[in-house]
Amino acid sequence: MRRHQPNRILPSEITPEATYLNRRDLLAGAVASGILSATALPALPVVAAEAPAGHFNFTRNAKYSVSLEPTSYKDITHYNNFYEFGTGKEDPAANAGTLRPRPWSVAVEGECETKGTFGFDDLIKGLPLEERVYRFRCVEAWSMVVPWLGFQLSGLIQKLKPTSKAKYVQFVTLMDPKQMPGEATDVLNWPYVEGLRMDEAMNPLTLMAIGLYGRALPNQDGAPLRLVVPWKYGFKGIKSIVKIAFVENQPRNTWNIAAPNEYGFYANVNPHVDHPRWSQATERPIGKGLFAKNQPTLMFNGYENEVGYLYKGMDLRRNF
Ligand SMILES: Nc1nc2c(c(=O)[nH]1)N[C@H]1C(S)=C(S)[C@@H](COP(=O)(O)O)O[C@H]1N2
Ligand SMILES: [Mo]
Repeated sequence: MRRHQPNRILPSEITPEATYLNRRDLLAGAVASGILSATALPALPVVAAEAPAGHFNFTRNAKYSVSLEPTSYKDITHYNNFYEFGTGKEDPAANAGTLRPRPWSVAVEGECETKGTFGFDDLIKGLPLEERVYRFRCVEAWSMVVPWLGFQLSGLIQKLKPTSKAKYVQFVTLMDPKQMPGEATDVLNWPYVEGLRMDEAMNPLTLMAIGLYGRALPNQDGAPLRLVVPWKYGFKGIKSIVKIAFVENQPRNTWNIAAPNEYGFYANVNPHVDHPRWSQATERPIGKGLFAKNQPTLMFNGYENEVGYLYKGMDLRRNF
């Protein structure tokens, strides 16, 4: 299998589309190819040779995928925000080698029946893995298109059986300055925390990602487990999660703690509500070159039909 010699495959050996589809079929086996025809898949760029190997069984979820060309693996893994490894966009790729994503465990706490600490494999056991190509929009007004590999958060929540008191889910990143040297600085309040309202967490679009481009998540993208909420700004997508807690009251989130007038709890992508220091009307697509035009920001990042109902009657200027 290729996974034994991941560095031996040169991108020039095969055509870009074939590279990704072949590997994907290798990994996904008959399941994926039986359900989806290759023509339903947009052409994907070459997976970088340094992509870590994985052996996941997954299917492409066409219903929840946008038909946009994904950003390159190189850009998705070298233009990051992960302040535990530095504040520069290229710092996480350079510095995240100190993170050890295996073995990994996740504590489940609070208002739920299934409490305890679970090993990564136990936690995700039985949850169907899917590939979903999602728009990704950072609050800094840049955007990407990412082929995530993961499972619907709702499936995990059902396994954990929250009680009727659970109104929100809180997520916490690993706290270990040895593995995450940025945590020895005070650029943010550590550990990084985030939260979702229960109905947001249960929405079928909300994903827990364990990979991208069919491979295990690279450390800089939040290995081994990170949240992906495609209609919200990227900062809701908390990385390297070690705790999930069901709570009654709205939990704090790291960027809101850092600058409450700039970052709220909801963080819904909204072209009509500007950040106090810059416009949110447009966004810069990453990887399209220096002369690429900014593109208009879409309400709820383009997922308005799917999630608009969650915020009916709410003042989105106040709840930003
Ligand atoms: N633990 C942790 N999670 C985090 C961050 C962080 O600094 N630490 N940055 C957030 C921000 S601001 C963004 S835009 C996304 C970036 O995800 P990416 O680097 O995979 O594109 O991760 C989010 N999750
Ligand atoms: Mo961000």
